[in-house]
Amino acid sequence: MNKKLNIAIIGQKFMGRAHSNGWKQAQNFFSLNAEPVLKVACGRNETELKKFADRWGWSEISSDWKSVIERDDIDIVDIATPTHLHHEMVIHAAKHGKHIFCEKPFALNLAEAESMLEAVNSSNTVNYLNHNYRRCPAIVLAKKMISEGKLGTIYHLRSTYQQDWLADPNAPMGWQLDSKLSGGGPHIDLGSHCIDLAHLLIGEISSIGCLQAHFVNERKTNDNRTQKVDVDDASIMSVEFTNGAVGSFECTRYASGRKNRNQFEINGSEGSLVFDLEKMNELDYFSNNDNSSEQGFRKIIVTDPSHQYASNWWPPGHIIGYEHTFVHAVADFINAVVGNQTIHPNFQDGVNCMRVLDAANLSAQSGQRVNI
Ligand code: SOE
Repeated sequence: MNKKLNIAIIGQKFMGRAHSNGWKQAQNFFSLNAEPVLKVACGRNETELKKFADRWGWSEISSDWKSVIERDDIDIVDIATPTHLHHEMVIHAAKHGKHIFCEKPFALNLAEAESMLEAVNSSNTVNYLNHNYRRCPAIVLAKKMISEGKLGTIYHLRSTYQQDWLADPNAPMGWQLDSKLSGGGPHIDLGSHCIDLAHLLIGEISSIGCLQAHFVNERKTNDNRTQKVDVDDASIMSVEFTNGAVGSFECTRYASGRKNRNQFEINGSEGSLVFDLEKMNELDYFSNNDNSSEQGFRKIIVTDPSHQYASNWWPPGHIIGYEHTFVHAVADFINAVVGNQTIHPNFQDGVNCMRVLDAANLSAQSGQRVNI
């Protein structure tokens, strides 16, 4: 592997760490057509940034992401920042002909998303939007089974994404609770994952109804001020799909006891599938075609060499975790860049997702269903 691709990452918190782990691990487990080089880490807090760069092996640090993006020796820009920075960074990276690996949520709103898509469409580069759950082996298997007709005609998608890190009213204020920085609460933070998976597994959405709740209206900041929370605390959506299926989505960060439970059930004419991120190596399958006396949900352990990504890791039953989905994303992205190929989800998928989420916000404000 003689080709190298130099990466500049912007952001060194949770997603900066998850992405850095992906950039470092991918070549150890996947056949890459180029070597990812951890070149520059960009951020604001120089002390924290130096520690981050030293820990993860980034060669340089910079507090000036714009000039880093403009460097001729940078091939890939990895945007791992809070959502409000994505638009400006994507436009600048596209303008300078860089391949872009962007963390979800794509943008603050549909208008930003569409201008970001337009920017990359006029540059001959690869763009990827990191809805990482698409790269859980169990989700890949679910998509394969649905595409092969194992569930028949799809009737229902029932999706919940529950966390509980804000259930305590005394939990501090953060950027995720300020709509100018986050674009919304769990509606966009978690709902974007749910809608992306719905688009992947079921198809396009034709109408939506949404109810959003606000539980805690102000919180203490780290410097002991009180700041208004201006995002949803829970979002409940009901949708019609263009193929006739119906769906429900519940997104909250107040579900005490649920730490990161992205779960869904799909019901079709031939059977059902259940996925639960807290059991991410499993897929529960019920087939109407099983012998009636033996029917029941059976648990598929998605670690067999026949399951995508599984054979790159360990023997059957040696399960993988959350961080592996980022390694899968990096491996697929690197090879897409070398082959100048489209990788999904891309920025068009991001626009499609934001279109649904923005329509849902309109519904929540009007109390009416909205056609998409
Ligand atoms: C917080 O809700 C969060 O970090 C999300 O932003 C991520 O997308 C999700 O994967 C885990 O939880």
